[in-house]
Amino acid sequence: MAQVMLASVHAARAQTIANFGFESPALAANSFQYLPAGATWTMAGEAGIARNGSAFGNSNAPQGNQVLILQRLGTADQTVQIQTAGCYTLKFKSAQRPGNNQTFKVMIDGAIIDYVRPTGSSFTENVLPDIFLPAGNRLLKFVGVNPLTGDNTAFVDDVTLVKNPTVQTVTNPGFETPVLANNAFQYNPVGSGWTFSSNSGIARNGSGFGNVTAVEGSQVLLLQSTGSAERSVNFTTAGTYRIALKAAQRTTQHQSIKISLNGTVIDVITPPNRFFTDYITADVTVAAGNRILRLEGTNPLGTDNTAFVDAIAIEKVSAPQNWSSAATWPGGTVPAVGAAVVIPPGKRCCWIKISMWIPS
Ligand SMILES: [Ca+2]
Ligand SMILES: [Ca+2]
Repeated sequence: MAQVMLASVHAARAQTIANFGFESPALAANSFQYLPAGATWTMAGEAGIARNGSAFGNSNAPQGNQVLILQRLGTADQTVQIQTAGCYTLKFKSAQRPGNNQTFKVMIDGAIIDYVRPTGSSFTENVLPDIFLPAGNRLLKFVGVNPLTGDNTAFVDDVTLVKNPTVQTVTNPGFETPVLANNAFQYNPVGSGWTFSSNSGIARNGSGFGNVTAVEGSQVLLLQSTGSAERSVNFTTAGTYRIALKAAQRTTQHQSIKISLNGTVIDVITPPNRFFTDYITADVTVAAGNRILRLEGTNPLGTDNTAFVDAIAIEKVSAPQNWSSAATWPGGTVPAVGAAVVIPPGKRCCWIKISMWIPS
């Protein structure tokens, strides 16, 4: 029995999972350790971390040099803070210990999201069913099930939790066009689709502005002094939106960035340092049609200050609709068991509760 929810589609953004690749603590070469301290994950039973070449015979880690061990009924969990409610996809890579046949389950807040039986001793990617997660702290847990009894172990690595993709497209959202020469920057470049002012443009990694490496691609927007960049964005449907972006200061400078849509200021942000910080603006109501998205330096301290922006995404914010509610459906009828259902463009199905039989 399962319940599902229809939720609007949101911009893809990875949720931070601490020690997602089980690289901490770093173990000695060719070793493994049960219940290691300092792993962030809380482990119990026959769980631990194995380094490449350990006596478990684990295949080389797909990420880094170490992987999670789930032997027999071993478990590993950690609390993940979900910043924004929405539809999430959990992915990781898993493998069997050579010759073993382990099954483990993946749980969030005690609910089983899926049972996983790795197909062999080489790591393959597992993509779990989309699930709706409310904002707040959620307990992510891997649990060895060992349904065949005996001594069986599986390995897990590279755990990611990603919020699902946007419907609203911003062209050239990461300032990768035009492609500049290595280590270059350019004021007011042509061909980006953005309209710049004289004190704004694009900086490539290694430019004289000292920008840290771009988080998306190899280039970022530079906003010096009161420089600005704007472009038209076509909103295909009216609704409530918010803008996600990454921003950083030039070295130790102090620039603020005003973000506006069609002349309405949505937010003003001041990155804390030279490293890129994630921002999500306040919600804004937008009518359908072309709107001008504008980013503008406000240079509150005067003199010469620059900030950088990368990876702009626009998310539609809307409350999920419950599958079991008649109001969700055109015609007001909830589909019967076994009915064929068409999910329209811009909507996606997201599980809120899953229970299933263990695979035999
Ligand atoms: Ca790893
Ligand atoms: Ca970029």
